[in-house]
Amino acid sequence: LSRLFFTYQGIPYPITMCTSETFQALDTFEARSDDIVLASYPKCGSNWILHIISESIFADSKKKYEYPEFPVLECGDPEKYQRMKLLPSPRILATHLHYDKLPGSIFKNKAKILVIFRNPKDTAVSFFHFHNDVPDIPSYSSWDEFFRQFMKGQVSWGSYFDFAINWNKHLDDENVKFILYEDLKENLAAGIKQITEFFGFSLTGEQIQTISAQSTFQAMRAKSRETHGAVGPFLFRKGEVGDWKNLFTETQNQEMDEKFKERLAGTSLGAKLKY
Ligand code: PPS
Repeated sequence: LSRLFFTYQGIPYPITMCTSETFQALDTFEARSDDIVLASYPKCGSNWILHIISESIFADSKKKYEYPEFPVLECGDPEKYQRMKLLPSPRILATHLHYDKLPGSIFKNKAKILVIFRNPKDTAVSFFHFHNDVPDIPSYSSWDEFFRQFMKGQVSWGSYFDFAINWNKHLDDENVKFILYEDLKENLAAGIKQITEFFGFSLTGEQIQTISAQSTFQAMRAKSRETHGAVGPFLFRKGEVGDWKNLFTETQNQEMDEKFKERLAGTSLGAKLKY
């Protein structure tokens, strides 16, 4: 499995998507105060929120948001940050980085950060399917094998729990807003309202309803080949809460609950996450 990753500052990243040269270049990245930062561990719904925000930009300003070549900030070639200087505001910076690995200019320039969390069980299941469904990325021999690596944090972008603990301390910071995948699933329009208010878009109730209808799982999956190419149907796979019940054994369930208790119980994030 070590062939899948390289480690940068203690965290494994997929060799197919990240390089140390890009990480070094990232240190000099210049954030703008109106950048929109979307921080999430992989598979917590970043493409969903990205879509919601790009539609909100359009509704607010009638400007069509042009997706950059690689929306994940830390992925791509090291020269991408030079090219990003030419992008119009607002730029959307999606990232799976821990809080303390983000470039300092994000904090210095007070860019707003939306942090998206999803319960760790569904996140793990989604991550496993992604590896094993997408032809171009390495697959795992079995769910059990993936689960073992996930629990050790030996997967792309490292441990879910380290990511959560690292962000937990900053969820109440001034420019940070926290949102849950499960809450968005339960009431999409209410979630969109919160997100757009946080980023300062002024949308009517009708506009929110329109974006909501375009952002359901079914609507996004139906268009996924158009929007995301061949990977689309794998990225918009099932979009449900509780799919973990189809893969977790009882022992794995207990192990995850134990880990949750050990690492996150007693934290404010632990109290908010929904199984
Ligand atoms: S990635 O590869 O890390 O960028 O993946 P990410 O976009 O963060 O997460 C993918 C999961 O989000 C689900 N998704 C949605 N769920 C509900 N509604 C909508 N509109 C939606 N869009 C994406 C997607 O289906 C992945 O979860 P799973 O459980 O695999 O279906």
